Amino acid sequence: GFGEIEQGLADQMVHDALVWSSLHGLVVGDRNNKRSGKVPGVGLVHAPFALLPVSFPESHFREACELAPIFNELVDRVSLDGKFLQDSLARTKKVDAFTSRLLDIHSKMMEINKKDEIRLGLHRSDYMLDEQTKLLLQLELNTISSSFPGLSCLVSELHRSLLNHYGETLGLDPRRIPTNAAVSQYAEALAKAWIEFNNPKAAVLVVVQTEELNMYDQHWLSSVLRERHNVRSIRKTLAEINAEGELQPDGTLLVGGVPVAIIYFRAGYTPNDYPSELEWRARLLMEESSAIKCPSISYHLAGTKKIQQELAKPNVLERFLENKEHIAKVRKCFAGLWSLEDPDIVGKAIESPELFVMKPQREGGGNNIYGSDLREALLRLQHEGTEDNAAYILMQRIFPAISLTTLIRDGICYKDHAVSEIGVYSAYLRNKDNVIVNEQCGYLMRTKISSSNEGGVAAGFAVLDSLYLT
Ligand code: GSH
Repeated sequence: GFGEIEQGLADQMVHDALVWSSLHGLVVGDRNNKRSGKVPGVGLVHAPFALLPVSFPESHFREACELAPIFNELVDRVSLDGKFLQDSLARTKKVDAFTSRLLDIHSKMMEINKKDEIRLGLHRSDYMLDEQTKLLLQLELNTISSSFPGLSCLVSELHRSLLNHYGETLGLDPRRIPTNAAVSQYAEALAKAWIEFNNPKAAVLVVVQTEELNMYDQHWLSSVLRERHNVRSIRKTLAEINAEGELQPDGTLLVGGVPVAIIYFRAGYTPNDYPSELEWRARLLMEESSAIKCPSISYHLAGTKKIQQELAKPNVLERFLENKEHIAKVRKCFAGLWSLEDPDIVGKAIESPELFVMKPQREGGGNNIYGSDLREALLRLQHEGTEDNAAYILMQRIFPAISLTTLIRDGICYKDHAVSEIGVYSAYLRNKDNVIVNEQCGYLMRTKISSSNEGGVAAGFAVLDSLYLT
């Protein structure tokens, strides 16, 4: 942290930050307003944010950025190995109904030998900097619904604006906040994919949740896509896609009569998004279509925790990447990852649960198991001796530096000890053998109270932040 700020100054900065957020669209839907999800412009509130950026070593920031194109390539290669995905997830399939449904769609596509020539990945790889070892360690790789490409850019701008006014007093230089162009780079990748699809009438289909609070982040992306690239988006829930979607004989997906070039998922990553068979029908329909899926079912599966853990096993990365330097860089950022089939590690975790995190195959935050709950869960699984343990993986717990931070949510200020995690966005676009885009696309810094185990801004545990290079 940057130490104590005098109270009068802090109050003034908070006031300015709240005004700035309202004027610049750093907003989310207000969970306390019933109409906020229904009508745009009604029931909005500033997104939760940290008052000042987190200091972060420049070398580690560069390291995280350099990993982005390598992970893009890795996801693409893994996604091409359908047998690896199916085999690695075979035990998980038996005990996890959600993963099982995804795998069913994936095998159907394998059976018909479905080839997606145009492949678009918009990923975000999340890391924490372990304080003791000074290692940048990957927490997870999001290949579906990576949130906040829009709002993260605004937080960097907000912090730059605050430092332009208060930096001298605080001894902080606004130029040390790196440029964050996530939204323009994501829009550009979508626009380039749209050009490859080559149907001027087609739109981008944004798949959204029925009760979505993060819609302004999504609107930012659609709006940049429209204004800068003249590409139109339509927003539909899985239920609406089921009702309005139809496949033409040539594979074109029409939704409400509009041809779809790209399906951009901002829903569909959690079982809650599939309350009935209709939503699963929609997912299958989309996968069967010729539209570019972001992500395809195989990209989605390549981002699961189980695959992350499989890739961390000795000699597995080598099956997918040739470049030795790339392999070494990726391996260096892997934390300890284990399957629950390993009795030694399960024993260690029962003994010292504080050194581990237990993760189910779930996205979206709020699902991990820690501490005494972790010990109890492992003992229960051991006792039952069923295959249920295949629903989880174990990961080494990472201990980042803790600093005193001012967090603002719903206009209320909290001062607390907090930890941060950095996410690096990346875009990948390939048409047959031609890699058109493979790049890092800006960052997402998130900060949460250190005593809280859970993360995730959308899930209500963390706040948006930016970084200050040191
Ligand atoms: N539906 C929401 C959206 O589209 O923004 C939430 C999606 C979501 O939770 N995405 C996860 C994420 O990036 C990855 S699957 N979460 C970041 C956070 O909430 O802090």
